[in-house]
Amino acid sequence: MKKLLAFISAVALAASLAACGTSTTAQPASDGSGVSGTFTGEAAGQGGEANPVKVTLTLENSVITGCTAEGPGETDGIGSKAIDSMPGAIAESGSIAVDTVSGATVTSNAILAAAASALESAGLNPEDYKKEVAAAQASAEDVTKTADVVIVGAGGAGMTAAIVASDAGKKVIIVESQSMAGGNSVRSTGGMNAAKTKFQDENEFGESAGVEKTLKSADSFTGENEETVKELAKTVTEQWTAYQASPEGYFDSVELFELDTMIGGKGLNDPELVKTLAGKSESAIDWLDEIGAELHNVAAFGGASVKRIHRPVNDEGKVVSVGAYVIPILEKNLNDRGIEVLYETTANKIIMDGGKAVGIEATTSAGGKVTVNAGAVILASGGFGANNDMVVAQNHPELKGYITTNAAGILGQGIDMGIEVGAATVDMDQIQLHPTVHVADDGSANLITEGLRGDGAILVNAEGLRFYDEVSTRDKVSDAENNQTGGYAWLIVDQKMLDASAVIQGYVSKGWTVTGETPEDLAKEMNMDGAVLKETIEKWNACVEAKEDKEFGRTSFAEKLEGPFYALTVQPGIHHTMGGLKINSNAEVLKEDGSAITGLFAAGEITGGVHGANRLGGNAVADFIVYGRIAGESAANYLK
Ligand code: MEZ
Repeated sequence: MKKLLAFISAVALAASLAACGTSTTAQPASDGSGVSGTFTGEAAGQGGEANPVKVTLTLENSVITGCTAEGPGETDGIGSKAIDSMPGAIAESGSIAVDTVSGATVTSNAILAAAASALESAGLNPEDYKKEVAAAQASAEDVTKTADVVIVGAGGAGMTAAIVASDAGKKVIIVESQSMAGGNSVRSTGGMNAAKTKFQDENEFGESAGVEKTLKSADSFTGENEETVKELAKTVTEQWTAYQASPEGYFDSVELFELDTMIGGKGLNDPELVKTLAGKSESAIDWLDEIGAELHNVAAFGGASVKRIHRPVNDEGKVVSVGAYVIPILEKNLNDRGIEVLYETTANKIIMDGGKAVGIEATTSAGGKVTVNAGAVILASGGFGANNDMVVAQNHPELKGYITTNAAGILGQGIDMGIEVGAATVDMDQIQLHPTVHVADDGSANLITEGLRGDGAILVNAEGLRFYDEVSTRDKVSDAENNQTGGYAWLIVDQKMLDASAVIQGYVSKGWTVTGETPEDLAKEMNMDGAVLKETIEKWNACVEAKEDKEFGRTSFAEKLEGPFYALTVQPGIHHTMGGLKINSNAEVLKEDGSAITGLFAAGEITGGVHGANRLGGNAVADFIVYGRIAGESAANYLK
């Protein structure tokens, strides 16, 4: 995987190239006869071998004096950070042993491999260019700063809260443990759930079976918050009857969104938090529009009765990943407002004074102490999905060493900080497995968006058979998958789906898929019986035609699958931690007795109660935008 072909991109080699093949050094030749020119190397990053990272080095007398990189296949908002920052560090230091960008390891390593390749193509020995470079970024000095609002975490919730608080006239400082913004949010592929939006109305309604199925589930629902579920179902039944009598626009309602979220969460959710999530989802879509993020494409996702997930599309109209799209826009909005973000600065303590949160203490990666004194504190540092010890400690020994889709910094530090000042926690043992995580050849665990299933993909087991309703909730699909041979499945899409989605094209160009013109060709690549796979695809296409899946009860069909086909292996991985700090619908952090901790707010995956026992796809982005806005507003109002 590492290094691909290297080539000389331009410019003449100096006379010394006659020495090609002998070892040279990074020292300028004293007689000036070292290598000069520009040299390009390539290496596979996130874009795979089809779309490699290219690094061009400028050498003067065998010394690196310039460096540029291109990575069209790297993930926006993650790998692109390494493409933006590492060439400058290489050019400045003359070394290819510069720091990699945490969270963007694959791209960072590709840049270093491509730079080494460029040196080799110049006839130089990369080993001679690996002098250590002092870690520059974070300060080792102790500093004290002052703000109206200090926010812990520059993920989706933290940045949203910062923008809103800043627009309310407050001075905001964010501390972020990683070297870049985005947290788990930038990894979010699918989209954002919202009900009754202008974008839904642009779709033709064809999801009657989904609504009927949900109302039936509500009928037989028992357990926590049963009364709320029945009440919501009663309201939705009335709305549904009225819509059927006079259909206008696309059918959805705030209550149906609540009902889906409560049923998906097995009733463990806090109904008030769910009501706020659903009720403020439409205005959140409009707010995103106002700050430059349009989520125009609406699709069906697991556990949603109707098309409700809102996704961005690129200039060619192809669906792109929501996190990679929204996070850079939030960052731009921070920059436009001059909001300060202290990167590589890990918060470890909330400063309390007379029962009020009045700031935080943090440590920089260089060991300096940072104190931010503030009028209010917002915790938005995410959950704990990347902290396997913490996951296992929530009574989940079976998840020891499990793969995760989480960013490296999602370690649960903010939850511990809240607990230290008296915050209550809720549902900490509710850990979500996402059923479609692809383990690549390099061992990385990669989220394969649920959107593929919503758009028509099927899952088959190692024997080539469908085994479950692919668009059911994640807990159920993950369980079903764990019960198949080898605990994995194949996800199958077709050419039309590939043509419509830049996301799927990315999976193909990364080399994660196998392909075949016919089911039999595909089956050969998947190492299974061609006749069985052919029958499975034919049976599925008959379900699509009849809009009925008698065997597994799937209610969203999209279009028939037709060759050429593409397939990739998937398995369950830790994706979301539903539990966290207890909040109310003003995003105030609560104590065990239900009273609020004065001046302390929280939003996003650090909180518990919104998603209950199982989060629906598209509800994480809804959560961080809706509650990020509320936290920003509440903190600003508190300081009035
Ligand atoms: O909300 C999510 O986690 C989500 C939509 C993920 C995905 O499958 O794309």
